[in-house]
Amino acid sequence: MAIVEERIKKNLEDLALFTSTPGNGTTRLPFTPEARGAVEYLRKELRDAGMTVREDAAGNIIGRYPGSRPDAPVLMIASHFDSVKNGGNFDGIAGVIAGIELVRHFREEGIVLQHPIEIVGTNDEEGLRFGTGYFGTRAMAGEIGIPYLRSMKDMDGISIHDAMLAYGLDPQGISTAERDLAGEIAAFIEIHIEQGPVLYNTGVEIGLVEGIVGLKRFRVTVQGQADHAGTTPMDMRIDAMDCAAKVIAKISDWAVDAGGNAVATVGSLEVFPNAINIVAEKVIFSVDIRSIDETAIISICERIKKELAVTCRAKGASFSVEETLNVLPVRLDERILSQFEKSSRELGYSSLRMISGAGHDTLPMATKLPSALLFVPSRKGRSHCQEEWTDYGDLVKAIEVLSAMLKTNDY
Ligand code: HGY
Ligand code: MN
Ligand code: MN
Ligand code: MN
Repeated sequence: MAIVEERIKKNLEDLALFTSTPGNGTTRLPFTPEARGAVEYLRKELRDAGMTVREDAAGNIIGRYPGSRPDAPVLMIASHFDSVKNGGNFDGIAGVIAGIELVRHFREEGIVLQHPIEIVGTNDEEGLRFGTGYFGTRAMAGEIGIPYLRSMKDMDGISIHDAMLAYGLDPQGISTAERDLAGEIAAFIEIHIEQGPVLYNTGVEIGLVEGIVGLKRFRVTVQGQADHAGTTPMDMRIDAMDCAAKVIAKISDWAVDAGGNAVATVGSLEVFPNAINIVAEKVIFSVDIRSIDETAIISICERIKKELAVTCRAKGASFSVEETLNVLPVRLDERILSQFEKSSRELGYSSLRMISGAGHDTLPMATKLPSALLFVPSRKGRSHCQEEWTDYGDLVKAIEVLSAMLKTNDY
């Protein structure tokens, strides 16, 4: 039974309906009704594909397809079901559907590996709602504790802890018991859209990711003083926006100076009280810094903190910097990568080794397990926007490569 492009198309079109911004891209934030709708849809698809299904304490949805050695560590094939705001219909979720399609194919062909397979839809990989990231996979690794759940809050002041309760999950179920993931999971494999232009521009069909950039995220708060915009002389203001803007304006140049193909992004900005005729009392902005070279990340961080200190002192403002995510750069598993390379070649598909500028669930898992990440082309390299598109046929190719690689090696 071939891998069925039509089923993949239908699944992804159905899942695109679970959005809080219909007609304006996919917005499926964690612990929301849209996430719940997508999870229940995936639960049904996983079950119909012949898997036993469970939702873990962190809200990951997990289907299990048995192997001939039931006690063998699992092969985990995963990606995320949450999305960014007004994003596309492929980021993350396409990898979950690809995993389900692989198991449908194995079941219809009567293929049983030694290792059980777990197809996982992970929760809150993007970190958009709470400014974090890789929540589901980091929870699997025992890295998420109750204090973290209570301290990380969204823009409405709702903590992850309370969002979980409202969503029907018990935060107490999250265990920080350091799990021996390497004993439980034989390998972590993710199929994901490239979200960049390399495959599309070169016409290459399969991206073999050798490494993923490291990533640091901050929430910066600048505290000034609200005053009348008209009557307060310029030398008597403590203008939080003026201080923040002076620092933000320099960050992109510091990223270019840092080398290591570093990137730095200020993607969100909140102003209080956010009024045209009031000097800004407080500004909160996000910083997302990435590079395959950790020293480049550190150098940009240091320059931001130093500039904040100098600028705020000169204006009488104060500031705080809260680190909300810190993941080191990773190299992926060469053995698995070359197995993918060989299967791609045997299937007649072109492949290219590359570095991922986007983090993925593979990023935290690769620090603990043999992990691999396969890319499929993104049209014009666009992603995290409604224009995000991947041809369903390209997903079929990646699933065929994964299927061939698992069948021809002793998994
Ligand atoms: O932001 C990222 O790198 C990814 O989309 N989570
Ligand atoms: Mn994303
Ligand atoms: Mn993604
Ligand atoms: Mn990602």
